[in-house]
Amino acid sequence: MVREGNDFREASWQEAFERINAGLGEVIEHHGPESVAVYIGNPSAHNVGLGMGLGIFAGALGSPHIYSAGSVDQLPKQLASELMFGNGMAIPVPDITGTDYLLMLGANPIVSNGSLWMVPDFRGKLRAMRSRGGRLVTVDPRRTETARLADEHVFIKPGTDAWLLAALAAELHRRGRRIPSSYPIEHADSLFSRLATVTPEMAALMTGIPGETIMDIVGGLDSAANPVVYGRVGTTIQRHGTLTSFLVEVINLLTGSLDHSGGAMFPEQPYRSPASSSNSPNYARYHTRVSGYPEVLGQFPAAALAEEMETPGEGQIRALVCVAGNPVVSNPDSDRLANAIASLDLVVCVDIYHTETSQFADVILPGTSPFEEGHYDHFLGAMGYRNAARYSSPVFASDRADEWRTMLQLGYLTRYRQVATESELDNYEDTVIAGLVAAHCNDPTSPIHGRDIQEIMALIEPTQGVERLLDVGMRVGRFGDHFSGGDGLTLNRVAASPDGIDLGPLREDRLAEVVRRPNGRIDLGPQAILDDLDRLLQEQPDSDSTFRLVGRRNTRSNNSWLRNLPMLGRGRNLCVLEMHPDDAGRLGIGEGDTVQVSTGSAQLRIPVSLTKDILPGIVVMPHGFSQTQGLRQSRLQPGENYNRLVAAAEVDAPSGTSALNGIAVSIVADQHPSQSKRKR
Ligand SMILES: Nc1nc2c(c(=O)[nH]1)N[C@H]1C(S)=C(S)[C@@H](COP(=O)(O)OP(=O)(O)OC[C@H]3O[C@@H](n4cnc5c(=O)[nH]c(N)nc54)[C@H](O)[C@@H]3O)O[C@H]1N2
Ligand SMILES: Nc1nc2c(c(=O)[nH]1)N[C@H]1C(S)=C(S)[C@@H](COP(=O)(O)OP(=O)(O)OC[C@H]3O[C@@H](n4cnc5c(=O)[nH]c(N)nc54)[C@H](O)[C@@H]3O)O[C@H]1N2
Ligand SMILES: [Mo]
Repeated sequence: MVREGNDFREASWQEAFERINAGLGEVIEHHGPESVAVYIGNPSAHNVGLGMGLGIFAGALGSPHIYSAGSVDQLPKQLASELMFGNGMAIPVPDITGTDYLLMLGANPIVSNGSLWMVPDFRGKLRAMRSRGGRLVTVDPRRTETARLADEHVFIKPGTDAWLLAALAAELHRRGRRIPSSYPIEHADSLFSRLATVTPEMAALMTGIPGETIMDIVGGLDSAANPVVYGRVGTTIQRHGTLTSFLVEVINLLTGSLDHSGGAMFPEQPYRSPASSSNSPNYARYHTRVSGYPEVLGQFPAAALAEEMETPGEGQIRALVCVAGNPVVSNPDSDRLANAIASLDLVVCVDIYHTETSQFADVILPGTSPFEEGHYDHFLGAMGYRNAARYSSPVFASDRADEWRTMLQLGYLTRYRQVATESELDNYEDTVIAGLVAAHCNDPTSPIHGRDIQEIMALIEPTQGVERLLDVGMRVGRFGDHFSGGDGLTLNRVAASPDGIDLGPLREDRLAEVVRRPNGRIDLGPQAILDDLDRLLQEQPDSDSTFRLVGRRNTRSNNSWLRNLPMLGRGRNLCVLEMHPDDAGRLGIGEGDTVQVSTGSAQLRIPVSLTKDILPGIVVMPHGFSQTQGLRQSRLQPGENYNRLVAAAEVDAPSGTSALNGIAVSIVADQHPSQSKRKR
């Protein structure tokens, strides 16, 4: 679709790419590639063609303005791993098959199906764990669907997990627990001398968790044979996301659980990428222009997006390529971001629907349907509860280019300033594959180190598409055939098992491979972490006069884009504000009444649902809804956009990740519904 005035019309691929080429060319010529931003949305983690192709496009562009949904999600977890292990992809997952004490903070796998943790049928695995005598303790401001199945649920004030974890670590230390000497650690002293100042009483005051409960958790961690701590999105999109993620692993180290069966283990992705040539940490090597946010793993945070578009000067963003993302709904300060995007010279969206973001596009490129492309878990495959490889072939052949091909074209036209013909694109793909093969052949740790590039190229089995990359990556991986015959994995072998190939339980003692810091040690005293710990220790308890807003997910929607599908969107209204009956009573609010939720800069109106599954003072609302009509989509589930309420400056300091949870709001009963309706 290409824009014509205020409307869109269908266009040929050729016309659409020509228009992108002209628009990008103009911006790059006058303002340089650094004036083009790329936003990478969440589904690119679930679409191998996009995921791999985006790297090629971004590489060709060479702009520092790379943004992704990571900075409204898991980036703090990755930064903690980057700082501790020198490896931002080293994400330990709980070994649910062996643990006897799982402390889970800010996650709701019964609804989300696990996050940074591939754990199909979590419910069944939890049942098995509990029947072995294992215990689940959940920590969350809301008694979640997962909490209802737990042995114990602990309510916590939003954004205070770092206090709880600091107290747990300090108390374990006081009991004489030390990080076992088998772990290669350094800088433990600076960390533990700070933690020593934290008492359970202080943590109780800050978290709202009774001191005895904190001591019970200490006892649980201390006495279990295989305890493990797991923290997810509730612990990352909050004001101490990186510190919290770091402290989770500090406790896993203190209990000796990290990298051991039954503890927090590092899965093995059968797909292997070439070793990166950059020195760790991939952090703060450059900064944003306006607020000076540090780069994290080659990205800037979404919090910087609007201001980098609005603020004139060299390096101002003038064009946006948004791939499988909907930042106008999923990123903070949405109204401001929408205005900023609307003012750009060029907006290109690659999406399977019309969205709140693509309403501002000049060109919308469609993706293929999930049934028309092959699937491999290139990202989450590194986080499975067991090691496994699975490839699903396309169910239907498509008459359209898949998204890998679309990304290649964007990469090509960015690099060569012209739209590639089909045969030029084939050649470009060859060049890309050869580049990857060369990287493996030059990597001293790769099983094909020193082999001939052309020889390897000729051995790759699929002849076209992102599947060629998959074949290379799987074959040079630990389970692969190493291009040496034998019965190791190849893409064809994996594809021949439609249910996937089980590669066995997670392996322990992997730290030597996982830790990539030059001295091979785990850093327990990164400066960014110690600074944030100092910031934490200055904090005072919240006043009780404001409400704290946190988010939730529903099984019938996925972020901003599935709520309107007919089979999911029917039924009760999902976009409601959950509130404790005591708060509602005090404010004269009843079930189903509409309230106004306000921050300093924004307000919205939303119906209330009363529940005792949260503490007084906390209100809960899902994200992903909006009042803007997504073009050509029915509106089965309208609602208000949570992120209109979040100021962009509310971030986790080390990573710049948005603190979307735990924001202060005030709430009043809606006195003049008809009037405020008109105002809107
Ligand atoms: N307040 C609040 N905000 C949040 C969160 C929260 O908990 N609370 N969660 C955050 C999290 S964890 C995330 S991951 C982000 C998500 O942030 P985004 O990734 O920006 O948003 P999504 O809503 O996931 O939008 C994904 C888009 O990709 C499109 N899409 C789906 N599949 C494909 C495909 O195969 N190809 C293409 N080209 N497009 C596709 C969809 O139509 C949709 O428009 O939101 C964050 N925002
Ligand atoms: N059905 C469905 N499944 C999904 C998604 C979806 O939108 N719908 N989204 C997918 C995506 S992109 C992701 S990232 C994953 C996320 O998967 P999970 O991490 O399991 O995410 P949530 O279900 O949002 O659970 C987060 C919990 O954190 C709590 N919380 C909020 N603030 C705090 C806090 O300060 N401290 C603590 N301890 N808890 C807090 C919330 O109350 C909530 O219960 O889910 C994925 N799966
Ligand atoms: Mo996410």
